[in-house]
Amino acid sequence: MVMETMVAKRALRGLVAVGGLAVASAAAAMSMAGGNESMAPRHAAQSASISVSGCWIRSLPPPAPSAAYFVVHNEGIRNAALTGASSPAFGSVMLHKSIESGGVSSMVMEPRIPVPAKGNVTFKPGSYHAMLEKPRQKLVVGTKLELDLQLASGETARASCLVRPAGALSR
Ligand SMILES: [Cu+2]
Repeated sequence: MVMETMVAKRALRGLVAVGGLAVASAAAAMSMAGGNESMAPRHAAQSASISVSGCWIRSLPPPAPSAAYFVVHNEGIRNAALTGASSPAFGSVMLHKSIESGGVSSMVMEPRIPVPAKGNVTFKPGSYHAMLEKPRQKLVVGTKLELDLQLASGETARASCLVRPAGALSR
């Protein structure tokens, strides 16, 4: 019984020593992967043909939602579509369109916004916008926040958005 335990212990010690090396190299690999991850947190490739320009945010004090406006350019020869958006600065980002009907303005979710080949789509007050909710930080006028647009292709297009005051109508 005692002998068995000692053999088992020795075997276990051997395993731990080997396992220790394995754990150390796995940890090194993980920390390298972690470094990459912080640069591209959403694991999606940047689109080569879709770009975003002139992004600005009309900041409103919470709980009122802020909104982002920008122009999406498709330099490619294929039609593309926006399917969503995210930002490290907000817990919730949704693609919306403001509509006016019978003098009443409201907004609807836009699950898929086409961006035609060699064409543009403009997000602006009274039309398409990215609705920004659950801010994770205080919005400071004059600073820039990152916004990632998700494409139907699985790629993303990144925008850098200038924070503007509540009364701003354009960038
Ligand atoms: Cu909205």
